[in-house]
Amino acid sequence: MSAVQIVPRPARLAEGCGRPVEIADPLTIAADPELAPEVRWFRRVLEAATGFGVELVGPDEPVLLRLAVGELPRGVGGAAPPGAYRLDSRDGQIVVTGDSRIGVFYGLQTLRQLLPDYTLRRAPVTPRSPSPVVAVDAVVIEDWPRFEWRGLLLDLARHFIPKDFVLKLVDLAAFHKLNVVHLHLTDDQGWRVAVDRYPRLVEVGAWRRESPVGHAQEGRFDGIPHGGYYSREDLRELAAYAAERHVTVVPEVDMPGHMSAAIAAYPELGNSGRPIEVGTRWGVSPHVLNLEESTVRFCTDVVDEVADLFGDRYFHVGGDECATAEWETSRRGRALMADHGYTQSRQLQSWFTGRIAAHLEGRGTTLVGWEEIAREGAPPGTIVVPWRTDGAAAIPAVRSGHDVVMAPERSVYLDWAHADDPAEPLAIGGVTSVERVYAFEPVPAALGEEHRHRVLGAQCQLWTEYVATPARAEYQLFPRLCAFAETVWSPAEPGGAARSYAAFEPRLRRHLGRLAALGVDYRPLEGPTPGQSRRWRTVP
Ligand code: TNX
Repeated sequence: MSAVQIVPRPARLAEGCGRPVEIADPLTIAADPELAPEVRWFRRVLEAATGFGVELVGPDEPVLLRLAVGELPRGVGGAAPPGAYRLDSRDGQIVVTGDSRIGVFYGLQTLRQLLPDYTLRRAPVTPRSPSPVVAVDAVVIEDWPRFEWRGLLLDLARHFIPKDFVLKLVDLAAFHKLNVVHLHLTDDQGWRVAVDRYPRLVEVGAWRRESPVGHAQEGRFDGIPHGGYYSREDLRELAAYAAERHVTVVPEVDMPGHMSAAIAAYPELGNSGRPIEVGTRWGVSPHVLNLEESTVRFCTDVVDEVADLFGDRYFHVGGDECATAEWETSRRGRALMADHGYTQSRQLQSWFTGRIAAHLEGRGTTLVGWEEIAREGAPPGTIVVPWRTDGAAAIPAVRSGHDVVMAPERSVYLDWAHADDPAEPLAIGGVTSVERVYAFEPVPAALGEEHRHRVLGAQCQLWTEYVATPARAEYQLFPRLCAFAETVWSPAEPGGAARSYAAFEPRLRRHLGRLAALGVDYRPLEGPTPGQSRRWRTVP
């Protein structure tokens, strides 16, 4: 087995081409001025944990680590999305050249994996011992991303996740070269983002009376209130933290279904006008937003405030699992159907999505939505996220001119159990092993060559109905997220052959040591350790 085991697998790796590089304390760095943010980040992660000092030197002085944005050899990156780099480590010097700041950042992430595991620790080592001389293998790596959208969805609504833990997950996503963190901020069971114009959204909507115990169908409840929300400052901090790691945050406010928390706060948004409570059960609620102009206005107000926190690139409007029965019996729903000549009530969802899309277009923001937004035709220029079963909804969406981000539940729903085994904790149902995640191919086989560029990438999802604590979140995510990262970053196997899990597994085992050093309570490949289940219940 080669000495250099990187996850996700780099496009090209050549070993034994020189002498290893010895890193002494302090580590000297020379970098282009535009790379100051990357240097600052690298210095922080390295110094925090290791006791290594980092010293910046001028371009003409002898230096151990040289960072630059520049021309890459032909064939490195090419037409790939931004993020290509070349890491040349041999004979006393490490040179990282990126296609851009992003490429240099990923080169540094790879370098972190070439260093001993203890250098990955997040907490300082006390007392500081003099750092040993560390050798980095002689290696030349040329690497670039396969897809431009390499995502992780965090459901912050079903269970509130403390901000610091969200930041840790952003770090872990970036460590695995993911570049999108999709925040599912609102749902029936909780509204997690403070909106100045509508204070009751968090005053009322962020709290539920109780939560299910056991499986949702059992109908048992714990009687314990649950809730929490992020202030605008929290989310600004999160956005800046993500940007520093070249991660785009895609906020989601799910509409017009999955809106019970908002309707509980403002009953006039609902169809009955009667108060309802913030959801306490998992599953699909019959209560959805009404279609009044004032409600469309509410939605665009909320979108504006939330989008302002994160920048204007993408806004996810959810759109999944929207029950339409309430519209069928409402005066406004019936009038809209008559006016537009609709024959199906679900065409009203297209009408609604069209209104929000027009608003977002005015801001220069791209609307993203779950596959349901495309059932009756999605507005042009919007991104569709297929999620049911194997993602078959991608085919009609792409053929009608949409870009897609693949999120098929059978492959990349990391809330599903790791194994069909009684040792596994209670989960939503469904099993997705690490092997199955590894075998995931983002481009559906049924898609013709001319349509493949429409697949922007994929994302894995952590829904949190059954995930109440950070330790449990880490258990669900890892090491499956490592396998997922390889499906969106690493080149497809030659000739379209399936990825070989047998070849991945030794590399993954080596990588588990890094996860441990990073303080990740991952699931061992053999199953949970005897003490692990105690930590799943610990609420910080
Ligand atoms: C379906 S995926 C949902 C979520 C649930 C998830 C549980 C999607 C767009 N909707 O609301 O949390 O299944 O696996």
